[in-house]
Order: sequence, then structure tokens, then C-alpha cells
Amino acid sequence: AAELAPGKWELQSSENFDEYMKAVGVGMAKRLIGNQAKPTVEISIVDGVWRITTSSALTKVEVSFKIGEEFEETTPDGRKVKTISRIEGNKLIQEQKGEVDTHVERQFSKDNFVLTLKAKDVVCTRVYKRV
Ligand code: DKA
Repeated sequence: AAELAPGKWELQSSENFDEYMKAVGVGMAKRLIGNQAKPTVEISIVDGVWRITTSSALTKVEVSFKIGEEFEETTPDGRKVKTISRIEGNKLIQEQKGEVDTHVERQFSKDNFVLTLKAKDVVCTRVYKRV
């Protein structure tokens, strides 16, 4: 995944994001914002430190982390979670522990990445294309 991930990406399509936000406890006002957001994601990896910046018109959230090391983050919708990351082939996989546990996967290819978000029994799929 590390060879394919760096660069700039923008949201192309999204399925079930509202249901996912409901499952993790996001309120209606923030869900409206989230459903309308067309985020841009920038990824860099320098000396083993991954940096992922997710920007939309109203929000900008940056996380940096090393594979295998737990870190605390505040998600774009405002939840505090403890996250640990691993690589499986072309996937960056993150397990987030919080009030509701979530599973976050980004599967990279040359032209796009597929973001899969899982919480409770809800699965959300979002496709980002390389800019
Ligand atoms: C993603 O990386 C999921 C997060 C998108 C956040 C959009 C803004 C949410 C504001 C409540 O695609």
C-alpha cells in the first residue's frame, strides 16, 4: 500500500455513509454536513510516518501515525478514538476503539482507493479517485 497511497485524492462516490454515521452516533446536523461533503484526501509517507489529511469545505482533519503504533485521533465527525494501523497487501487497515468500535480500510490502486467503513453491522463504501 505504501507505494500507491501517496498523493491527492477526491471523493467520487459513496454508499451508506449516512447509515455509518448513524451507527457511530453522529447527530442529524453533522450528518447533513457529512452527506454533502466532497472531501479531498492527501496522503504522504515520510520516514515511516503516514500523514492523512481529509479536507472538506467545513472541516480539515489531519492524522499522522506509524504502522503498528496506537495513536489517539479525533475523527472528522468529532469522535475521540484510539487507532492502530496495519498493512495487508494494498490495504491500509485501521481499527478504531471508542464508544463505538470501527474498522477503516483503504484499498489502493493506481487510479483510486476504496474506503470501507464498518461499525456495528453497517458497511459503508466510498471511492476516491486520484487527482
Ligand atoms: C472519509 O474519509 C470519511 C470522512 C469524511 C468526513 C466529511 C466531513 C464530516 C463532517 C461531519 O471519506
